[in-house]
Amino acid sequence: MDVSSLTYHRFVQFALEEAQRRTSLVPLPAQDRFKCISARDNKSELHALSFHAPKIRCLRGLNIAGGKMMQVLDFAIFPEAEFDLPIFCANFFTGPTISIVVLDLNPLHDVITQNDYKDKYYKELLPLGKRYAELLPWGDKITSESLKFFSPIVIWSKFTPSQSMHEILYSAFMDYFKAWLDLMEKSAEEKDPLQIILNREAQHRYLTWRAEKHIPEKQDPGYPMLKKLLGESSAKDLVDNFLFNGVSFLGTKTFLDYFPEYGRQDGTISQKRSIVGKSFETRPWDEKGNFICNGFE
Ligand code: BLA
Repeated sequence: MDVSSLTYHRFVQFALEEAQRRTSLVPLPAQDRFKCISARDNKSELHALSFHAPKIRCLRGLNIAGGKMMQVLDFAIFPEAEFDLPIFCANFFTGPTISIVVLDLNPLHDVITQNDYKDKYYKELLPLGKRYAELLPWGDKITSESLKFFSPIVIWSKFTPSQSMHEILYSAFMDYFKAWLDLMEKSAEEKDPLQIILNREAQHRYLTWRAEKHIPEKQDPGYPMLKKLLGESSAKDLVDNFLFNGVSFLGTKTFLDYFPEYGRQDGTISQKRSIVGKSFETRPWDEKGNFICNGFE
């Protein structure tokens, strides 16, 4: 299918208007150099934007309008460390034959074992998750490592692109975005210095995972495409300083400190995309948001 009509401009437009209505966004000047990035293929346009706001360390979006062949949206909100709010995550790839979708309020802390954290943010959102999980079916097997970063209301989906699925995705995006803003409005500032440190470290671990997954050796599907569009050094700059801004200053731990299972005997990082492998053919949460897969360490 020609995907040039399935753009993500509306999604970004909605998010900015809604966020502006409910808080006050201030552009992040350090990010200005990413605003206008020209692609090497002379066909794709990259649009990048980033802001901060009270409670929000960084709200950023990258939209790649690649004409007939590709449309991409990577939109995220990273809270200040004083808040244990989830990380808003919309990561959509549309090609001529497939759309690959992750839409979630990625939990900052573990929701498989920490029931109080899970209930605090997700209990009331389970019906929302259920509604869209029915419309956007589970995207088949996934690497277990990624799954640990997802919440009980994650939308992980793969489907044949179409206008009607695009509309459903737009509606899901709007509802999840509004749900995140609701949580933000209610959240209270953490005063306990230790908890703030834990929040910051959890966010740094998340950024480390996602940034590292974009380096070439890991063969993350996004990175080769960015490299082709921008060249190697601009792609790396975009990943480290724009998409996963904070990875170089929110903490000092390395990928192997957080994910030692990726270590090889010579001290380098294993090139495998997943150590555990892919599994979870079906949605591994029950209706109450409990994780229901046996043998998951
Ligand atoms: C595929 N992107 C994927 C997959 C996931 C994600 C889970 C499925 C393959 C896999 O299991 O690794 C996204 N993974 C995430 C997210 C988290 C995570 C959001 O762990 C959060 C914790 N993707 C991009 C960009 C492009 C892109 C910028 O971010 C393109 C320019 C493309 N992603 C892309 C493509 C695929 C993909 C082409 C499918 C390729 C494949 O499965 O081999």
